[in-house]
Amino acid sequence: MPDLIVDPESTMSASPSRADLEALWMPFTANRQFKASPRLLARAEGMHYWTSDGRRILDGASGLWCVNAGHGRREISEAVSRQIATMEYAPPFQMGHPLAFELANELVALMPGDLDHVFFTNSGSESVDTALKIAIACQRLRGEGTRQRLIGREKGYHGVGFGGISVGGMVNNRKFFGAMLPGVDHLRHTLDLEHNAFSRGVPEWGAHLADDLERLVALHDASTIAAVIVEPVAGSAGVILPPRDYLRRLRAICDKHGILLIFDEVITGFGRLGAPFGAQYFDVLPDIITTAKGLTNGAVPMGAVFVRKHIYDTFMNGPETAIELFHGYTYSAHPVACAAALATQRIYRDEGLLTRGAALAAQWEDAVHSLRNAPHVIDIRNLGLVAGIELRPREGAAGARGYEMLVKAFEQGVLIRVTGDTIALSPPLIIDAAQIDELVGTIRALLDTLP
Ligand code: PXG
Repeated sequence: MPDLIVDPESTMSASPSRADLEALWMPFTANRQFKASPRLLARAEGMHYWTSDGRRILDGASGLWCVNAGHGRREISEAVSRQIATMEYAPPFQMGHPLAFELANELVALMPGDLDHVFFTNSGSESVDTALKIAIACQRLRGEGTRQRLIGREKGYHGVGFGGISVGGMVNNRKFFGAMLPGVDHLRHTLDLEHNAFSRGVPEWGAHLADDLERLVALHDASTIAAVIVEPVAGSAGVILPPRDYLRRLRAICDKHGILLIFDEVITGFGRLGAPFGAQYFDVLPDIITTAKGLTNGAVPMGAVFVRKHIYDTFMNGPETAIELFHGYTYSAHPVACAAALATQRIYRDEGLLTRGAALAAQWEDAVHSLRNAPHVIDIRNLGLVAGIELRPREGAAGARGYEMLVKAFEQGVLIRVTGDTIALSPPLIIDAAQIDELVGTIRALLDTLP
């Protein structure tokens, strides 16, 4: 087998020992379990990864929900290397560079409504922090300084900053980290197997769950609430869909009470649902949209926060010489990230990828719902090119089935994402019909043998 480590300076073996792996503290990983039995990726192209020992792996997860245009895109790597050679870095405070403005113009043109300004970050977590800070500051600048409370949702995932875990609703991401932000509350989540199991697309039952916001308004008073943040489709917690008209109802309640609505589209952005953004798919206009991941096809870390005109204008009222927002990152609009994002957007546009999910959605839905009668399956949820397949937890060992599926699928040459006992599928938007069948067929075969 050829040695797939391509850096000629690398000292890492293609089959590293346990000691070789010790120094790295891996994120969201069972470190000791992984290091005893590592899964190392070394190369990627199109719909596939190759492991460090040369096995080909079909990517059913777009890496981690981000490689929407597929792997190894030359246009991106060439744009990145040109930009590094030309100017590797430019300070973003009180200075600028042309690519940042070009990218901003291109991105806001993709956005619905008057989401016509964009602030650059380096990750989804930073995008969320940025959005929450903008929301609170905006309320203050409007003379509504008592509106400091933030509302998230149970099972929500908004990254791992203190802001994001505070409004987030995944218990393991919160319970270790103390009191977090004060003044946060949560809507109830929308997962309901009793009413909605095996719905195809958005469930019909449950729009009224949005009225939970009225309960929180009654409890806290609208005058204390700055913003509500939700994922249009919750990804991390296992692909949880909004019931039909739920998001529209949430929008209406926010409007009624002067609450800003933030859509966290780190996963749903850039074509995952078959429309450029979830806001378009659901035809609901939030005040702020957070993104990252697919923005650069995962090639270079970057995030972006889009705000509506009324928000930007609120900040542009003081003296012209005053900094309007005391917020930003050393790497906001990093030139290399901008180059990657521009090349990525060109691919999305030229190949129609931001709407390709719509063309594949029916086949995708049929394929994943063919697992309905497979062993252990208690729910299947799908939309665009995303699906969640929920397995019954093994007695006394929640998460064991899910983890075994991840390991076995990888052994069988398929990369899936697992959260607890729910399999999440979100392949690159370039997937073809045969690859959909291969992905789902492999899962079917594994479920048939899984204890
Ligand atoms: N918001 C949402 C909706 C996300 O899905 C983030 C924010 C944070 O992005 P960064 O770039 O800071 O990681 C995410 C990230 C999973 C999984 O289990 C999902 C994410 C990250 C890690 C794991 O599916 N999404």
